[in-house]
Amino acid sequence: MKRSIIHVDMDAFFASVEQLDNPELKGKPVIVGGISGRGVVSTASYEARKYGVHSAMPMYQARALCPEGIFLPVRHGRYREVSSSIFEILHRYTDVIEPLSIDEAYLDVTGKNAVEMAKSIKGEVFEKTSLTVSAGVSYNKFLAKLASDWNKPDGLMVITEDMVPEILKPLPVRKVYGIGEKSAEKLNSIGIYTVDDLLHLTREQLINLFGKFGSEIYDLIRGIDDRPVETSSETKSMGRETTLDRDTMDKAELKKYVTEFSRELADSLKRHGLYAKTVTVKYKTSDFKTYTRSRTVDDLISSEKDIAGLACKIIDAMELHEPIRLIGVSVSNLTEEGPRQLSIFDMKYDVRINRVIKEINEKFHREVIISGRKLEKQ
Ligand code: TTP
Ligand code: MG
Repeated sequence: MKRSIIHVDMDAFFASVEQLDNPELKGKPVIVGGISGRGVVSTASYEARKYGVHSAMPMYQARALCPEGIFLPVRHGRYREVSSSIFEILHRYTDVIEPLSIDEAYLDVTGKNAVEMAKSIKGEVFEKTSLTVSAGVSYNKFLAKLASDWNKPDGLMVITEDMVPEILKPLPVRKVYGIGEKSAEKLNSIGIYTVDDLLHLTREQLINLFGKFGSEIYDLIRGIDDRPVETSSETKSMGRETTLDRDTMDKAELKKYVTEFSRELADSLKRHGLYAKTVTVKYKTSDFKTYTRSRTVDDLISSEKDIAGLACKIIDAMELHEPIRLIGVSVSNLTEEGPRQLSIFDMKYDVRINRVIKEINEKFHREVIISGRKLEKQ
C-alpha cells in the first residue's frame, strides 16, 4: 500500500518559545544562541531572518546584520518542556513516530486521511501551546520533509505522486536529502545546480560521484524513498554536543557540560521509554582532531545520575594534551525493555529466606520503636 507520511517541524522553535514566554517580543527580531564572543546563533525568529540572520551563524555576524535584534541565551530546559507537550499531542495520532530532533518528527499514518490529520495536529498544537508548526504530507519521508519546509512558517503542503518530478526539478541540489554543503559545492563545480541538472546523470555517474549513496540520490530525485519511519525502539543512539565558548583543558568545566547533556539525554530517553547500555563522550581538540571514548555497562541506565556518572568517569580517564573545543555525550545500545524489578520469587531460595527474615526483623524493630514512643508519650 502507498504510505502516508507527515513531517512536522515547529517554526523558529527556540525563538518562538521566547516570544511565547515574553509577549513583548512578539513580532520582533529575536535571536537565540550563545551570546558570548564565540557563540553561534541557534535560531532566529522570522522577523530576524529578514536581516539575513540564520542558525549556525557566528553571533558577532548576527549582531552586525541586525543591530536592533533582541539577543537571548538558550534555555534548553524550557524548550524540552514545550517539546514534551508537543510530542504528547503527536502520540495521540499514532505510535509510529520518529523524532528527529527537539522540534521535528515523522509520523506514518498510512491508511488514514493524512491531510485532515495534519490540519488537526496543527490546530491542536496551536490550541495547546500557542505555537505554530509546519506540516508536510507525502508518500515518503524525503518528500514529506521537503513539503513541511515548503511554505514555512505555519505551512501545510501536500506533495502527491503526480507532482513529481516537476516540483523537484527547480530545487537547488542542496535540498536533496544527504547532499550537504560540500557535495553541493562539488556538484556546482561541474555545472550541476538543480535537481533538473541531476536528473540528467545516470545511476552509475552518481555512484562515481558519491559512492554507494549516489544510488540513493538517483532514486530520491525521482521521488523514490523506501526508508521506513523508525519508531524510538529502532533509534540507535541519542547525543548532544556543543562547541565551547573558549577552548579548555579544565575537566571540571567539561563535566559541567556533560552533566547538562546527561539531563537532556535522560529526559529524551524517558520521553521515548528507552534505556541505554553505552555512554560515549566525544571531544574535538583545538587542532580539530575528534576522539570518542565509550563505556558499556551490564545494567540498563536512563537516569541523569547514571549517564553523567559514566561520562564523568570517561572524562577522568581522558589524557589531554591539547585544549578541547567541542564536547558531547551520547547514549547507545538502546532498548525499550526496562530493568526488571526483581520480585522476591525470582531470587534464590536462601536469598529469599534471608530477605524475609530481614523484613520481619525490621518490622519487629519498627514496632518496638513505635511502642517505645507510645510509652514515652503516656
Ligand atoms: P530547526 O527546526 O532547524 O529550526 P527552527 O525551528 O528554529 O526554524 P524553522 O522554522 O526553520 O524550523 O531547529 C529547531 C531548533 O533547534 C531551533 O529552534 C534551535 C535549534 N538549533 C540549534 O541549536 N542549532 C542549529 O544549528 C539548528 C539548525 C537548530
Ligand atoms: Mg523547526
